[in-house]
Amino acid sequence: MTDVIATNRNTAILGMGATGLSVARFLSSIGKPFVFADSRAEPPHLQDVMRDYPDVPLVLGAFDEQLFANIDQVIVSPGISLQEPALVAARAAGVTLLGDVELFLEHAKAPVIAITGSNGKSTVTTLLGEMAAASGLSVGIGGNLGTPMLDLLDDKHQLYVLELSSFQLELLNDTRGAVSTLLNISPDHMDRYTGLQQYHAAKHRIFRGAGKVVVNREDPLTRPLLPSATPMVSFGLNQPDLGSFGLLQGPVEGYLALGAERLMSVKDVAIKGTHNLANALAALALGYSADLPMEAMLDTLKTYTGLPHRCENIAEINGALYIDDSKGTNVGATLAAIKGFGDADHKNLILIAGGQGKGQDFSDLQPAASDFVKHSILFGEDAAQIAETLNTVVDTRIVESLDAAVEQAHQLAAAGDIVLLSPACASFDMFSGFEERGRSFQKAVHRLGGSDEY
Ligand code: UMA
Ligand code: ADP
Repeated sequence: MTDVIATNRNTAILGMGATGLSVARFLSSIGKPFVFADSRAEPPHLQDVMRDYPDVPLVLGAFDEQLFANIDQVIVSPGISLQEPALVAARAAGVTLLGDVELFLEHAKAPVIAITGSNGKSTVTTLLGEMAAASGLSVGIGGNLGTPMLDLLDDKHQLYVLELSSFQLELLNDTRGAVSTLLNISPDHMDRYTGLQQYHAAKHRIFRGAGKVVVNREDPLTRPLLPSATPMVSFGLNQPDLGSFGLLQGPVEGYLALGAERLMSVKDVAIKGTHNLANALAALALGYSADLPMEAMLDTLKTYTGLPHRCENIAEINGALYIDDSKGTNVGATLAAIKGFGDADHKNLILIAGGQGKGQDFSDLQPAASDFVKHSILFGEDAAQIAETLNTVVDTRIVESLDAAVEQAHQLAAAGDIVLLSPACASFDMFSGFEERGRSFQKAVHRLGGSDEY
């Protein structure tokens, strides 16, 4: 096992965001000197960095090869592409590139559950984290979810539950025996990858060195590519085989099940929506693989209602329901929301979508939009691109802002309709992130109801 940090090597941290700052704290805590670099002339945390690390050399502005002249290893923040020419050159010159995941895994003393997928990562990570806490374990929960994983390191923890993005996985070579899962695959981040295959390859690195794996048996792309003796548990919405998780249809109702054993009634699962049943089954399969007690996991499913901005009910106004799915940042998530809330008997959805399209192909939205959406209202940078595909199947309008979209939806909505914000896009053209976009939506909806409260 290489000890990347203890060896006497010159180290640079690339990116002064949440990850870079956590790496800096970590390296400082073990007395390892480093250089800090960011391609922005004035990165957002510059003042904090200058205050906390007055002696650390800072390199600001576009990366160039000179930056790495005396550097042996670079810890790269996930938002920085490995195709960045200076990084390509550094690698070719023998510089080692690392991510925070590798450092974390080297220093974590408790078992790790590692979760990736195109959608559902945050939901499954927090749900499983709650299951572990309900089992009486001290558990560190974070990663792409928000708290950088190096900030979670604590000897008191008995388990870590990590959400990992494809970006974080790109540099990972060995998960060191983690319980690993890839929940599902649909296109995302196509502005970073050359295509689905490269994105898929990044996601699959989560299986390298895994001790156990959990796969979605309804999505063959989530299976490890190489056959191996690693124990595997599957989940899916269909009937499960022995030792796998799925749904069993009883005479009157459905049940979450492990093989032929009914675990709990679907109606007792607090988190709603078909895709969330898949998430609940995935969390059970992961917890089972990590030896969490079944009773505590099932109790958690009765109380866990999900995270904000994921298909969150906001208000009912004049008989129309308003739903905030601001975290629907790709076509796969928006499709799940459209299918989840669409009424098979008549078109009942007014879809608000748009933002930064990240190079996606929006034509995958067409069939579901044609079945369930009666009006689509689009805003943001790539509204016209989405309109090109939607306006052939549904009444489509482009507006200037999210507020205008909510106003327009209100005018069009009839009793029984659902106004669904599920943008299928990133928010950064107009907002600081999906949270701010969701809060703006909620405020605009509450204004319709005569209240500015949130
Ligand atoms: N930077 C450069 N050059 C670049 C890009 C960025 O110097 O080309 C600098 C920026 O100026 C900034 C810093 O790097 O100072 C930001 O680094 P970063 O973009 O890697 O972001 P962090 O703040 O470190 O946050 C990252 C994740 N962000 C991304 O992967 C883009 C966070 O996920 C994660 O919560 C955090 O680490 C802790 O692990 C966010 C995200 O949007 C939520 N993730 C994507 C997603 O979920 O779709 C993958
Ligand atoms: P992630 O962390 O992968 O972005 P989240 O749990 O935050 O996942 O959910 C993001 C979006 O994906 C939300 O719009 C949510 O409704 C949708 N979603 C959640 N789970 C699934 C799933 N299993 N399949 C498809 N979409 C999902």
